[in-house]
Parts: sequence; structure tokens; C-alpha cells
Amino acid sequence: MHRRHFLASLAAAATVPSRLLGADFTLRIAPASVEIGPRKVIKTVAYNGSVPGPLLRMKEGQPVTIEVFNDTGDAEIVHWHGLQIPSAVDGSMEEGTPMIPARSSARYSFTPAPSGTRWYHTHVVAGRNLKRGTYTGQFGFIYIEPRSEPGNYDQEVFLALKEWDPYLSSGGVDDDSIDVAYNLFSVNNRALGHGEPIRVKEGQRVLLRILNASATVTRRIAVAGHQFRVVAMDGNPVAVPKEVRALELGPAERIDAIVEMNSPGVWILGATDDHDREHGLGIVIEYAGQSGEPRWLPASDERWDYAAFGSLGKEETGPSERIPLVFEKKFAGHHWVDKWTINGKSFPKTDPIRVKANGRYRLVFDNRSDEAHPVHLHRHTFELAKIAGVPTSGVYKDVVVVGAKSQTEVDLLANNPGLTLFHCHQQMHMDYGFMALMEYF
Ligand SMILES: [Cu+2]
Repeated sequence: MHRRHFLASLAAAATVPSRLLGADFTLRIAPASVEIGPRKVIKTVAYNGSVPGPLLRMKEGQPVTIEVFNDTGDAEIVHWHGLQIPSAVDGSMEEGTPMIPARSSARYSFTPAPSGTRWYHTHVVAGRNLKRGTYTGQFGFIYIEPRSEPGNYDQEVFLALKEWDPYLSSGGVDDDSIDVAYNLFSVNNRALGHGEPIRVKEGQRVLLRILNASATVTRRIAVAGHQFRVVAMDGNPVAVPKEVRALELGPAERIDAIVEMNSPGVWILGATDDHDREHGLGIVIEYAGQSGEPRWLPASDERWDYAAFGSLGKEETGPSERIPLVFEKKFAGHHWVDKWTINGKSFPKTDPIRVKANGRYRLVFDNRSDEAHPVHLHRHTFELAKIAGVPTSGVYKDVVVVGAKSQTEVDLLANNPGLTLFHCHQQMHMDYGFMALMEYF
């Protein structure tokens, strides 16, 4: 009997608790060596020995069980980023998901939703230990198939942007704060020029599902000789798909973009930052029958604007309570890591964001610091409503980069009761106070 059928009939019998059945996916957290290029071996911690971890393809609404073995000597936890699932399995200790003790295992069972490009990653605190948390190779894609896939593309390629070999550095001349810098870079498991190219044919429409898996850095990327047609952000179809010359992604953001292959040659898709691209942050696109050195062209400085993919501002849909969240930096002293505050307090002392089930809220992110912050709300999707004073609608996300000294407003339908973490996805900011819990009352 085919195993799947056997399991299905067991489930149908409903007499066997589901925990006795086989898991749909297995992840093993363990030290791994990743050769991103010749003599460039990254020693890190990864899922199933690969970076990214295995692509987990799920069907919207069809329950899954994921068994996670932690073969390391430290407690771990896996967060299923962008999924609307219960706090107990979301993968956040602060919400009450249990940690997976060292050399132990855990099972996560949930019903995947909503459809689209999601991902999974470790959610532990790293602090100043750059061998922990999202500095490691513990990340992978989840793709939740919608009930009906539009499928108007010829190829689908998953690309994760990643930095390696992090070190603590003090900032510029007038900035004594500690920041993280990196020596090496890759797209998926390879540095630019050292992996297989994306092989395409003229006339093809290639759908790129791009993830910025960086712990700390916002990325701008371009494809020489081509444009991106942005169709989804954070896995959610945008109101107005549109061509742009460059993409920007804060840590944890995803963009689905179609590139029309209408310019035969061998090209570089990569970071517009020359240093980072030359140190690995890119991948080659090679047309059939073409050869030669991959070409890079100076990228456009076109301004990145979420609202370009939104509709005009919408009518107010009934009263929604405004919740102001002020982000500030608290200078901690020279050559020390700064603290971050939300409404004047650092986690765990931050005031909870209180909502009621099915209430509508306008979250007002008021960034009074001189750095941009990719803020993330777990277990929910919000709609961009106003960016630096400009109204918009129809762009649904779970992370939004709030510009330096700028305000971003988002609309939230509080539709998934349970403790919910809100935090900056910049690992160092999150670890030094930029976090709060949203709770239902
Ligand atoms: Cu931040």
C-alpha cells in the first residue's frame, strides 16, 4: 500500500492520534559547512545540512506536521514567518511556543495559510554572539500553494540573499555605536560566479521569489539589461503589478517578480552595492546559446516606493482605533550596543499593544531614529495605509521598512487571537529592546 494512502486511511479511521503518524516534513538543525565558492567554506548551523533549508511546499488549508530535530548543544526554535497560525506553534518563545531543548525534538502542527511566499527561520536571541540567530544559515522557503495557481510564468526560481562571516564594527567617524558588518555574501548557497546560472530562453517569463534572509541589512538589487515586474510582496499579490528597475528588501521581506527574458546575453542579477556584489551577492542569468563574461550595468537610482504598487488611498471603512508606536534609539555609550525603545520602553518592559478580536486598528509607526527599521508583526497581515504622509491601499504585508525619521501607517484586522510578537527584524535591534507583545483582551 502506498504510504500516503496508508496514512490517509489511518487518519480517516480517526482512532489514531495524529502525533503517532509520520510527519509531512522533517528538519534537522545541525552544524553545516557551506562552500559558497572555491576555498570559501562557511561554517554555520543549518537545516538538513543545506542553505537555504529545504523548500517546504504546502497546500493552503491542508494541515501539516513538521518534525524538528535539534542536534545542536543550544536550545532552538523555528518561526514560520508570515503564517496565520496559533501562538503555541508560531515559533516565538515570547508568545509561549516551547523552545526545543538541545539534542531534542519537537513537532509543529498547523494549517498553512495564507497562500504565497513565506519562510521559516530560527527565532532565538543572538545578542553579541554572531554565531546564533539569523546570522546563521537557519532559514528556508515555504511556498503555500493557493487553491488555484495563476501560473502565467515559464520558470519559478527561489532566491535567498544572504551575508556571511559577520563581525562587530563601530560605525563611521561620527557614529561610535556598534554595528554588524560582513565579509562574504551569497545568493542561495553560492557566491556570484561560483554556482549554476539561472538558465533561460529568450521570450520566457521567469518568476523570481526573492527573500532577504539577512540578519541586519536592507538590500537593493537589479538585473542588468532587464526590469522586474513586481507581482507580490511578502507573498501577497499587490494591487497594481508594475515594472521597476531595482528592488529593495529589508530583512525578512519577500518580493515575487517576473522578469521577461527579452535581452539575450549573460547577465548579473545582484546587489547594486558594488562591494557586496563583487564579494558574492549575485547570480548569473544565462540565455540558451549565449556565453562570455556575465555583464553588469550601473543600476538606476529610481526611488523605491511601496505605494507604487498600491491603489490610491481608500475610503475609511468605519472607525478604527489609532495605536501610536514611537521608535527611538537610546545611546548606550561609546563602543557599546544601543538600546531601542517602543513608546519609551525596551523589551521586556514595553507596554503591550492591546486589541480585541475582529477589531480594526491603525498602527502608526513613528520612527524618530536616524535608521530605517524593518518591523514585523507575527501571525497577521496588515495593509499599508500611509507612507510618509501619502495614502495608499491594496498592499498587504507582514514586514514593512519604516524609513529614518519617517512615519508609516498600516491597517490591521485583529483576526488571530493569541499572544503576538511585534518587533524589528534587524536582529541586533530586536535583541536590544525593539520588541513588544500584542495581546487580545
Ligand atoms: Cu530596527
